[in-house]
Parts: sequence; structure tokens; C-alpha cells
Amino acid sequence: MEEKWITGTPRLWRDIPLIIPFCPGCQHGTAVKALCEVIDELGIEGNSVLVVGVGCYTMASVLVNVDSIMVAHGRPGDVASAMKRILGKDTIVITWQGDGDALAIGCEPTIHAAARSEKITTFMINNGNYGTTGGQLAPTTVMGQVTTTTPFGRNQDQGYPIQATEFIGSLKGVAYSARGAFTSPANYKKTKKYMKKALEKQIDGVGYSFVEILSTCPANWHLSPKESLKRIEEEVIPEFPLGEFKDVDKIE
Ligand SMILES: Cc1ncc(C[n+]2csc(CCOP(=O)(O)OP(=O)(O)O)c2C)c(N)n1
Ligand code: SF4
Ligand SMILES: [Mg+2]
Repeated sequence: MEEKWITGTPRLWRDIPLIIPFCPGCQHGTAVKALCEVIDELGIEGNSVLVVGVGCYTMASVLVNVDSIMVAHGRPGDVASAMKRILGKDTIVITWQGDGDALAIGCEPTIHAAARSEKITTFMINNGNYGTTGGQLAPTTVMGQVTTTTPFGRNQDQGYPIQATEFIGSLKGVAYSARGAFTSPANYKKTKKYMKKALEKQIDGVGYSFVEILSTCPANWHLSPKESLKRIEEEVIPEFPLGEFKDVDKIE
């Protein structure tokens, strides 16, 4: 029988020690792995630029072996828009952001890049809080969730979570929007498919594309890695359903 690798370190993963490593069970590393694989499978490593915001995921800027730039917290949408317009259609511009980065301080850059139909792709990691700064409420914190700024659980006084994928998908300038998770091998495969499709929309020059990825934060959720995956299935997915929300080949 022919032997085939089904897992392992992706070719584009730079094997270097991290200044700020991910906590055990954090899926930022899983997301980076998926990104490396998708860029590799599309053969776009030589003409891709990663525009990375500020958060625990910032380490993606050194881990993925493509050109990258780390920008001010919340500004990837603006910087990526400018880079795409300057570098032209053959450069694949990808933003790599957290839910705090893309939807709180960076809400305006994200939504307006989508509305302008910038030919860029945003991957947003939703872990339901500001992981880096100690687990404060984010625009994605679900109702009842305990964070350091909602010690009794999020209630109506703190408002409601933002379903970015559905909202962004409703904008005319958007070619593709989808939400995935890495709670099982099947979901990993599906999420990779979404990531690939989003990049293909950019390669084909259709319009803005957006993929939200549900991710664990065991450190701030005070759960084990296994419990964190269960929490995504039981508490996060009901609020943030998985799937494709927009997929068009032409914006008209
Ligand atoms: C302009 C600015 N404001 C605030 C901060 C502090 N800060 C650093 S990371 C962060 C939140 C990160 O949250 P998120 O984007 O969800 O990433 P995560 O760490 O959860 O992956 C904040 C508020 C900053 N670095 N710069
Ligand atoms: S604080 Fe949370 S998001 Fe940040 S590395 Fe640790 S588990 Fe991951
Ligand atoms: Mg976050």
C-alpha cells in the first residue's frame, strides 16, 4: 500500500522559536497551518502578502513563509486596501485578524473595505474575546459568557454579539463570505475549502472576500483544550452558525 502523509508541518511553516508562543490548545496555530496549506495548494506563495493585525495571532506574520507586514491594531483593512491598489491585481493581499482587531477598533476599516469591494481577502479569527490583553469582552462574546470585563456573564446591558459573516455577506461589494471552525477533521477540511474559495475570488478579481474562523482560547476561557472544543460546538456555533453566506462570481 502506498504511504501518504495526512498531517505534519506544512511546507510554508517557518520553523522558528516564537517570541510569544501560543498557549496549549489554542487554535491560532491550527489556523496558521490551514493558511500555509491553502497558500501552498493555490501556488501563490511568491505573490502573496500577509497583512497582520495585533493580537495573539500576530505571530502568523513570522510563521508563514510569505511576505508579511504587521500593522497597527485594527488597521489591516486600510493597509491591505492601499497595498492592493499600489501592487496591482497579481499580488494576493490577505489580512489576518482577530475579532477584536477586525470588529472593534478595526470595524470601520473592515466594513468599508468590504463596501468598496476591495479585491482583498480577510481571515478573522473569532475566539470570543481579546485574548492577548487578558480576555476582555469582544464584539463576538456570546450572551452569558464570562470575560474579565463581564465577570457575571454578558447580558443585555453590554449589548449583543455581531454576526460579521452574515452582515458582511449582505454588502453588495462582497464576493464571498463564510464561517468555519476547526472542531473536527471534517470541519478543518471544510474551513480550508472556504479559505481557498475566498482567495480564488480575489485571484479572479471578483471582489472582497471574508472568512470567519471560530477558534479556542483555553487560557482565557479557563477550560482545557478538549473542553474548549466542546464549548465551541455547544455554545459558540449556535450563535455563529457555520457555512457559506455569500458566493457570487460577479458583482452587479
Ligand atoms: C491602538 C491599540 N489599541 C489597543 C491595543 C491593545 N491591544 C493589543 S491586542 C488587543 C486585542 C486583541 O484581540 P483580538 O484581535 O481579538 O486578538 P486575540 O488576541 O484574541 O487573538 C488590544 C486591545 C493596541 N495594541 N493598539
Ligand atoms: S491567550 Fe488565548 S488566543 Fe492568546 S495564545 Fe493563549 S489561548 Fe491563544
Ligand atoms: Mg480575539
